[in-house]
Amino acid sequence: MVAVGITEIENIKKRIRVCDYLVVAQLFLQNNFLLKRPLRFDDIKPRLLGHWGTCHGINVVYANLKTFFQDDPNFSFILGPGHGFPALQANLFIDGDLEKINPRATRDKGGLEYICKNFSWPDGFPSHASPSTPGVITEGGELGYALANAYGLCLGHSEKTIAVLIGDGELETATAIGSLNLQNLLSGSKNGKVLPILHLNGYKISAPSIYARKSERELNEMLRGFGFAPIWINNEDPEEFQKALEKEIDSPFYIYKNQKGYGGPNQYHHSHQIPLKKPKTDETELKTLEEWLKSYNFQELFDEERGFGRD
Ligand SMILES: Cc1ncc(C[n+]2csc(CCOP(=O)(O)OP(=O)(O)O)c2C)c(N)n1
Repeated sequence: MVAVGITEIENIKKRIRVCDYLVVAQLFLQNNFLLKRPLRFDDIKPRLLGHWGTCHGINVVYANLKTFFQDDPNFSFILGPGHGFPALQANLFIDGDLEKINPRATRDKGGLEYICKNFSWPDGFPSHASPSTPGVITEGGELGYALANAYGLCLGHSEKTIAVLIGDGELETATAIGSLNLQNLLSGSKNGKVLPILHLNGYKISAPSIYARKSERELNEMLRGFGFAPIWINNEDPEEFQKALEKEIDSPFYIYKNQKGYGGPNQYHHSHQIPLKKPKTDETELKTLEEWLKSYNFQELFDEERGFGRD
């Protein structure tokens, strides 16, 4: 919980690149996970399932919170958009949290291949966050109750701080919007602190979200009406994210504004699930996927001998 320097900012950027790469590899690849040779059609999974659009944003939030709160035992993170499971999985994998409950998820080349190949795979990992994921107690896929869970977890635990990521589509659900009232009911010295983060990426599946169509002023007024102090994070720069977290302010409500699917071949609603339709049969799409994977320069970040976390 201290101001971070240039090295930490660079490390956050690297961590996001690593996790973004791991997400794309989970979604598409059944082989050639480190791009040792040009991609071929048979490297691509036969059935492409999962959600890319929300994943980069989750990786940004996770990396920033991890750096800011470090290993504070009283800090927890709740992920609303459980459909962004590959991003959660990537983070749990590189930190070794997954390996603790699944010895095959070693933080090396073998573990990397294992998690990528087995994402959304028969008898492998699910496509959404689920209780088989370390730290997850509810099945992902039903949006709306993340915020209420965060307040529940803080109840009677003044020592706790809970950050909760809420999708802008998710905030349209009755459960989530109703839960905003909990700030008035439950903020107080006996309870912990909830840090809601709205993932304002503009879209929910194929349509713009209502909140993305509101002006900044309208959204601020709405949140102030619920008792929050809105804090905007307007770009991908970790420095801005860290500065927002450093602000000593009562009842903060962070609005992280980004482009859905940032970094991928399509943005906005075209990126919600799998942003390439037929990379298994179409040369141009296969090339696009290869370029997308290469854009993260993963080889520079992953040492095959040492794996992750062994420096
Ligand atoms: C209660 C509920 N209604 C509908 C859905 C179907 N659904 C899955 S993802 C999604 C869009 C979510 O949008 P948002 O929360 O903004 O997440 P993101 O755009 O980051 O994927 C919807 C409506 C659901 N999972 N749960």
